[in-house]
Amino acid sequence: MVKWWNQTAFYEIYMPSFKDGNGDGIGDFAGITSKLDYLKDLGINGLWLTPFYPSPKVDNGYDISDYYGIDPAYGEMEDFETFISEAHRRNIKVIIDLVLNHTSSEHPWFKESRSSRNHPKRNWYIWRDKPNNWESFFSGSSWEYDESTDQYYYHAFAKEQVDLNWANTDVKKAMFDVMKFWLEKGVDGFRLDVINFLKVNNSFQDNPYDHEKNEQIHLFDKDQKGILDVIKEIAELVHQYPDKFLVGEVGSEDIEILKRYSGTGKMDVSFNFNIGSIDKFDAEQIYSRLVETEQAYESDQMPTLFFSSHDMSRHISRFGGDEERGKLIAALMLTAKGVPFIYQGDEIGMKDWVADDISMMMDVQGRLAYEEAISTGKSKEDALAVANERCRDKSRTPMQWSPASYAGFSKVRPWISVPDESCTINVQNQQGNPNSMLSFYKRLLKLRMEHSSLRTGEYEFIDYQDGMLSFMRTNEFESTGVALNFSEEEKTLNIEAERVTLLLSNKRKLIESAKALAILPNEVLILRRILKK
Ligand code: TEU
Ligand code: CA
Repeated sequence: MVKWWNQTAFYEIYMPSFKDGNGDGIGDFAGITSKLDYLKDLGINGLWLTPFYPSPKVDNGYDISDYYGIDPAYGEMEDFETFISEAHRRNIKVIIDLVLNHTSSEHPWFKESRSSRNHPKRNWYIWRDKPNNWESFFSGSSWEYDESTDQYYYHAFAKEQVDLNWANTDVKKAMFDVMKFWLEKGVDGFRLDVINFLKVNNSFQDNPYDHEKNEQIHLFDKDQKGILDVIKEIAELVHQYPDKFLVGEVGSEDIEILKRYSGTGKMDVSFNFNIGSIDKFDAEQIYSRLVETEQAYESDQMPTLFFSSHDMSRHISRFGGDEERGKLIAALMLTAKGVPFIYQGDEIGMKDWVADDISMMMDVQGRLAYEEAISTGKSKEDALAVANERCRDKSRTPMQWSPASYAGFSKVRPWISVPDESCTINVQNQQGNPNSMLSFYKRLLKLRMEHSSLRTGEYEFIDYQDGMLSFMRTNEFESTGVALNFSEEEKTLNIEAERVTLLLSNKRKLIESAKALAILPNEVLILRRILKK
């Protein structure tokens, strides 16, 4: 039986930036619910929501202070429930982001833990007399000194995101209760944040240093022994509820690491950063990552396909800002083997935004990088450049709904800057235009729905030649061929099938010859193979 999530195209909603429903400049549940018809019409059938729980929002919700509530900025529990039932009414599944690795430093558990060395919750977090050399993934040491109890606590990210001690079974129990609570609320699964971080090496040995790359090697603070046992228990708990889906965020581009975490009794899938983080518009590289994944994965493992998220530069910008390239990536994401995750705004070709002043920068990672650069003596200008490299605001600007002020996202000035391009790049402008990015996404999503080979087909072949990526996906019912010309030149596509029909292209409406085709620069061709009777 094919699982529902294997038939689903997901869409990531970055909570504060999708749609403001109550006019305070911050996205919210009322706003998202009001756009469900848009999402349905786009053709997606799954949503991933970034964290919406009460939070001081040092890291926009990845610092949770109450696992059982809704942050007032996003609405009330009732708004969440309405959203879930309205999504389900439209056959849209919803998975929610859950941060098991760390809590906010404002969480009552941490407040209790830091209150005294003897508090029963002391051991819920990781306390040590002396720091080791482990570095935070954001900036500086991952150990913060707590004066009142004269010890250091561990934080892999910001100091306001305190790592829980998963070696403590009370922590595990508390988090399992959290998962049950949301499953019983009717969510369809979880996206588990930095799931490979839950265990650290209990020797607390110093991490080695990579002198060539000039950075620490995170040998002892992630991917540690015992992590798969915890994941197994999480999967067991979640799968006691029928039809739930688990996505693990394992922030690695190493296929050997990624592949450890998904499959039977583990996460259902993990994010394939080996494909998604590619920073060149290079068909050969994409080809080799697709093949490497295909070869590494077992039959119970399925890749995921995404090229943008709230943590990275948008792929259109990464790949040079050209809309045609955006269409090639869209076609790849929705026809290659894997569960697709479209990031909000991908479907209209939104681009990166860059802060030209530190006062405009909202992201904690960017701001910390700025402070670090200043403290090492860099000029303000250079520090800003360094910070912009790391700053994730680039892809977090408001969804561009219309040319109206604030991109139609809100009636008042939003919490984060709105790119000037929103005047031209927006949903309203693209909606009626058959050649727009939005229309292209809709056609692709519809095609994916109509052709099961694009969802469940295995690769009959996958090939790269001279700037052109092509593959054929086949299941028991049909074969669909995809050719993507990543080059700026016309190429020849030789077709070995008896007969083909054109399903979709960004450049043409019909096929003249069926043996050898001239495929245009940046053309997408999706063909159906017709076999002789
Ligand atoms: O991201 C994790 C993250 O930032 C990774 O890139 C990480 O640095 C990598 O795994 C190291 O190998 C998640 C969220 O998506 C992000 O928004 C949060 O800021 C972060 O966790 C902390 O919760
Ligand atoms: Ca709002």
